[in-house]
Amino acid sequence: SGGSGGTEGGGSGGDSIVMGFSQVGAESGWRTANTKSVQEAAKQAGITLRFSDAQQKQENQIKAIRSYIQQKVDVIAFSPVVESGWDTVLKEAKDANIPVILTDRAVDSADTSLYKSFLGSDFVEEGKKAGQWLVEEYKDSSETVNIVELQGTTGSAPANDRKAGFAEVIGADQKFKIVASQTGDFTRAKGKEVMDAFLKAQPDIDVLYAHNDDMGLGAIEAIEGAGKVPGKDIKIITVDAVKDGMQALADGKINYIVECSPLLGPQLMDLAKKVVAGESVPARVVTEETTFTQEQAKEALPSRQY
Ligand code: GYE
Repeated sequence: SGGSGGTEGGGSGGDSIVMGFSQVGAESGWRTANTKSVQEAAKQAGITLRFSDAQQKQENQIKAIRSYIQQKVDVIAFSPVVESGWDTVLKEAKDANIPVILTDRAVDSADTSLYKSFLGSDFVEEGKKAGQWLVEEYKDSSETVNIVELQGTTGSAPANDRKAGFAEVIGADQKFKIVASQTGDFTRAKGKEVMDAFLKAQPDIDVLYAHNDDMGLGAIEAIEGAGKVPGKDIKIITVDAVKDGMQALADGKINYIVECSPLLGPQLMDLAKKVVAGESVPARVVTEETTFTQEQAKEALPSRQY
């Protein structure tokens, strides 16, 4: 009920844990891999999963969470599309004694007792890694470096933090100039559309920093369409390291990828079991991640899981 349109999977026993999971959407390759990881891990752990896809809309997530509260699930997990505006619904879950685990993205609620744990990446760190590569790449040049930025979904933790981390690192050198920065909603289609507009408005783009692979892949189409060579005429840095991104990196069309792992399912199920059993869990669980150059992508591709 509640219009969440979920699929039921996993365990079926009367005493198995029931988890309500509200997913952001299906906007990117990362998200698809994340959904698969959560569904498979639930099955493996014998947890009954009620899953709903919010299509990148906060109101849909709030509806889904309210419906999980009504259904009296044992635990609610969700990946908040944006950071703000969750206090009321989280308070409702708390009042109903249903523990909440934040997955992948953070909320900005001042009251951290509204959730038990936050499992996911350090997005500021990812932005910093992207900036560090750029600083190194241009260390021998004193000319201006014109950068365009494709931001993730407006108001989302990864968009806010990847922007901030990157800006902090490149801000130490005046030669780096962000000449345009706009959201591409983490999708390929929007990445292409916004990059098309950037190319028309900006005569001299040296670097594209895209907050995820999908937007970078859309932008590559726009760059090629404009008769330029991605990876050469315009250097490209992205975040995620999904297969299509890694392939483009290995092919020389992307120059550097900062990894962000979507495989959060198994850790989420472990946390859920502990929380439901009343055990204490760490307030923050940070995912381990690396970075890839073009050479490293060639090596890593064959064994890539997503
Ligand atoms: O980087 C992007 C996805 O929240 C970390 O969301 C996630 C981001 C990921 O759409 O591809």
